[in-house]
Amino acid sequence: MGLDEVVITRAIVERFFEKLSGCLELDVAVVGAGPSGLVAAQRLAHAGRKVAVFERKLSVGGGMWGGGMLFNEIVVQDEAKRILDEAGVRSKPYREAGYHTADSIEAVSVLTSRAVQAGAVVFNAVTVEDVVMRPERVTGLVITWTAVEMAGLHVDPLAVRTRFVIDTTGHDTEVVKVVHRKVPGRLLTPSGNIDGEKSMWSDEAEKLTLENTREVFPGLYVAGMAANAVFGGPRMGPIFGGMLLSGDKVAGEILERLKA
Ligand code: 48F
Repeated sequence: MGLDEVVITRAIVERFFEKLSGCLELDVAVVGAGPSGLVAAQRLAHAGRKVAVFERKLSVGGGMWGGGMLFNEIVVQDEAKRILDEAGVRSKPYREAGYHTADSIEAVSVLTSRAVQAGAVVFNAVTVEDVVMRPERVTGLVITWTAVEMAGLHVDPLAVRTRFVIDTTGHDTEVVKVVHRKVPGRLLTPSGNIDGEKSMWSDEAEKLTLENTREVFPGLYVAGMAANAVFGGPRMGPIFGGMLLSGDKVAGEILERLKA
């Protein structure tokens, strides 16, 4: 069979635009393809919801690839091991009871493929730069190519409509920051503002991540490290159970809301 460059090009262009135009109206838009976003996307898509994940970088996985300080092993606690098991990520018990380790490359790649195979569509190299609001609720996302952002090009972005947004952008909690700039003092946090991440305290941080996984403005949920950054919890360091459990929890809460 002779290969034709234009057929190859047309195949890429057509298939990509089918994906994109199929995702302009979503049940849930996940911002950030780190561990919490990937787990949330998988569970929502598995339940039959229309989900897209927008990830600024070319690679998905966020901070998980590097384990801790580039040592590519992750640690999870007992409570979160079921999420690795359900996804099919192999883990090993550590000699101290209650801790398990997994290869971070396997963890990212398996969690990603589970999410995509469940039906979540991942748009990599796409940055969420703003939200759509009507007027007291987040109803969409404003997106652009990361390359446009990096080059500082003066180009208008595009928009998608969605019933719920999950900010899983990690330490920078970028979507919540955008909303906060527009309606200062009106977040559903004790202060109404972003309370900011505190210093490392793994045990407390992991518990608080789950507690802080919730709706932070109508239509906008926060999960993963972003949850602690918004609600003033400590950082947890290189333990990933809280991220997985947070992604699972936010998906469960949104599935309940979507039923209503
Ligand atoms: O930081 P990240 O892995 O988020 P997470 O799921 O997990 C945190 C852990 O990796 C680690 C930790 C636990 O030990 O604290 O840091 O909370 O992934 C966040 C992803 O969001 C992307 C970013 O590139 C990363 O892959 N991201 C950030 N801002 C945007 C974005 C944006 N505006 N638009 C699209 N993607």
